[in-house]
Amino acid sequence: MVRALRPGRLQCGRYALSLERTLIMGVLNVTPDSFYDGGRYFDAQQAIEQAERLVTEGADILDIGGESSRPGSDPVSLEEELQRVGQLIETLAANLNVPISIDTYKAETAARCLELGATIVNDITGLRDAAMREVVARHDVPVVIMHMQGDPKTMQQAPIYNDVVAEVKEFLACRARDAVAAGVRQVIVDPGIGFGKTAAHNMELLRRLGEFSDLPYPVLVGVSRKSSIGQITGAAPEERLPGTLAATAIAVLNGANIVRVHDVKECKQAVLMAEAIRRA
Ligand code: HH2
Repeated sequence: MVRALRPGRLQCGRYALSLERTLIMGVLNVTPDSFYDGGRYFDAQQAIEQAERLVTEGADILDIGGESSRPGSDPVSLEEELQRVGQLIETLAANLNVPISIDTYKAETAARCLELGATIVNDITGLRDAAMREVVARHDVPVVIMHMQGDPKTMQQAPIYNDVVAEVKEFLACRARDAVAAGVRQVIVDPGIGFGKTAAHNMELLRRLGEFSDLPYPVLVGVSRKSSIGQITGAAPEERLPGTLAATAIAVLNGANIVRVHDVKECKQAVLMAEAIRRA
């Protein structure tokens, strides 16, 4: 069976995470403008308290971001990004008992955060940059390779695919091959819900997520409170928890190994139910 090729665990520095069950990646954005938690954790003390809360609620990984990638957002400088996340990552890595992931596409940011204690890189640009591949290989940490059509500034203007699942899968397989050729040993793939896709594309990716299980890599899905939930339900980001729970449960039923969520406590229950049903 192709599934048997997948690794049974992720080695994130001193942490070994078993992939026998679905892992929960809690989101913490230290930005003024993220689409849901922007501005909430810009203050260092609030960020630390939220990180502790996410871990207490059951997060297996914390994903720290210092630049919003919401549709239409502008990039921030390396200095600004590091100023937002550097000290926080150092503090969390030293004081919490879960691996810290750095959500960045900048090789310099990733390198610095790995030195400060992060042990996973989450790259929304799919490891396109050779310098980023080199950083990940040198530190021998797991990396999330995510699919995006275009860039955050323009990606939602007119996304087009003939077969969204086949094209996203092909992109991820290619990027993963390049990463492995550069010496990266632990790849996680992510279809990139909401990144250069219409709501219909996102729904098709979630419905056909099982097709990604052909790839010999764990699959991560992030749908938490995203605008495609708003497009279907009419709900604002603050009101999208029920839609998030439904979509997250379906992602798990369809084979997601890791879910990236803002609401760890609530999603944990949805994940447990979906897993139990998948195994029944
Ligand atoms: N989604 C967001 C950011 N990073 N990384 C991965 N691997 N997969 C995702 O789906 C993903 C991601 C966007 O969500 P959020 O971080 O909450 O918002 P913002 O980009 O506005 O900070």
